[in-house]
Amino acid sequence: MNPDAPRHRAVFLSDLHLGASHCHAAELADFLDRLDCERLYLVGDIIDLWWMASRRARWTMAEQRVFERLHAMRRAGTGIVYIPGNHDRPLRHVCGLTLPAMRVRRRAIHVTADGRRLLVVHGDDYDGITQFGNLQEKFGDWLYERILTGNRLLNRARRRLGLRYWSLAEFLKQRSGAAERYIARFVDAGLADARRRGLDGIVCGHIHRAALFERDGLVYANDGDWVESLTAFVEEPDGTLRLLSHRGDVLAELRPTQGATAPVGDAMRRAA
Ligand SMILES: [Mn+2]
Repeated sequence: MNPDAPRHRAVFLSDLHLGASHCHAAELADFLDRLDCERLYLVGDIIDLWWMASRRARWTMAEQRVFERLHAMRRAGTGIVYIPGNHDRPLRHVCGLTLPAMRVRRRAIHVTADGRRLLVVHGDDYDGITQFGNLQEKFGDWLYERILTGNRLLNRARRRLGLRYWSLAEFLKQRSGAAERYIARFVDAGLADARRRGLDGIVCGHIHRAALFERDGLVYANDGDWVESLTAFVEEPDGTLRLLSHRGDVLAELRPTQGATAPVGDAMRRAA
């Protein structure tokens, strides 16, 4: 670990999808190596049990490094809270347990240094898909997986041509009106849930679209994922909220003084 790295008050990661072939485990392990925080929230879809149960399950040295680093962080005093998502749903049966390594929770409330109370939840509750059973969820996943495979092949070719990484999945999402409407509804549902509970905002993942902004006095933070966006959401010791790239660049920021925002990069623009 880099001794000069700042110690974050809290770090939120979700949608790692460890065990799935689309997880960027090596980049994640590198990110964790540089990470120092008081509290780490794992906000769902950490281990992809859907993939782990299949013959395509992948567990390499990179996945192993991720787990070893999490153990090392815990030994160094980081409190870890695990909130299972839909791809690691079976772990919801052990919610409330305090395992030696971490606490497992259905949802949590994180209180920031400046006193804001944020609901921490994976986000699949806002899908509104339960009325169709999980068929649609599985189909959406199958389709997404095909797109990610296309993404990988495309970027392998681009790398050979010396071109930089470009996300086909993100391109399709931005051009698909249905995807944008789904994301807008998801954000509305999350913020409404936080308001109903009398909280000051929400931290979630699930939709693989990182964002950080304030709307009607409520914080919306989506920590993104480690399949496409490779992002993390963090709280600094003074209560500043930041969306970070895996290299540590600040993509978006909310200052602790209410309402003042300083957008950096396109995560903020997309979220607007
Ligand atoms: Mn999910």
